[in-house]
Amino acid sequence: MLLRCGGHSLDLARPVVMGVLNVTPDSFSDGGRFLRPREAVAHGIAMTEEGAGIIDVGGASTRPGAVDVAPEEELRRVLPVLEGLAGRVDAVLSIDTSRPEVIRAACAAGAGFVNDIRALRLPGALEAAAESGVAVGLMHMQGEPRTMQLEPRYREVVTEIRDFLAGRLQACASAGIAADRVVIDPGFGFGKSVEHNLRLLRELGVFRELGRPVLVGLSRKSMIGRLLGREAGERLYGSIALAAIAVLNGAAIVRAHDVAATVDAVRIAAEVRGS
Ligand code: 9MG
Repeated sequence: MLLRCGGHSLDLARPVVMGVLNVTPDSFSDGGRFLRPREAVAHGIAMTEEGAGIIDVGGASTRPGAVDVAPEEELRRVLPVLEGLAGRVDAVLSIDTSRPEVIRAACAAGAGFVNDIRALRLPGALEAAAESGVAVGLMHMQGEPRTMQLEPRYREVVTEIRDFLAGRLQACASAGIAADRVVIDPGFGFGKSVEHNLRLLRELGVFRELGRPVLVGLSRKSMIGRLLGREAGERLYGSIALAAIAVLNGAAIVRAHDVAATVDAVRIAAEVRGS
């Protein structure tokens, strides 16, 4: 399946790794490491050399408990990095944002994918993404990052999230975003308990019934800490296990911090899956 990302087409016949490039002082496992544009660009180039097909640049932390940053600050963080990577890497550049003004500026600076944890629900976001012509990632989140992990509740977690994503696909279609520009994401860890996350991972195949590629982000997440008793810096092996299981269960894009290890794991999982 080809994903239309503005000027690029991304082939998802084999799973693709989306490398995480947080340009933030406070992201939960790599906050502050790539605040300077030169270091961030070098890390983006290194991740493409390790096999990332997408580089996801974020200037506002989305970890549980994160507080908002001003849009001007978000733009100040991400634009030099996108400009520094555009034309220098083959990977599709992604902007991790919910704000329409950031979507517009990031796409003008070379982004071909909008990764939105709010699934384009902020006023003006659908229109900004539609006009940009780029691909969009629609993620489910219950609540907001500041409070989402306090007491997540669902009547039926898989069905509720599937229905939410079906509604957002419909909203995209109505806004003029063609289906071949859209991927969906159940949003592991965004307003979900460990049991919710495990259930979603087991039943990931349900989301493929919506007819769009499935993106997952499991890398270094707190469920690994809860299951294994590991701090954020000790979650590589748990992350790799989850990435492989997600691909076996149908994931097309895996968002990851540790690109080289994840690329190997998803290649093996894809061979076993038979894609
Ligand atoms: C920005 N971000 C953090 N975790 C994520 C996840 O699981 N999916 C997507 N699409 N984005 C994420």
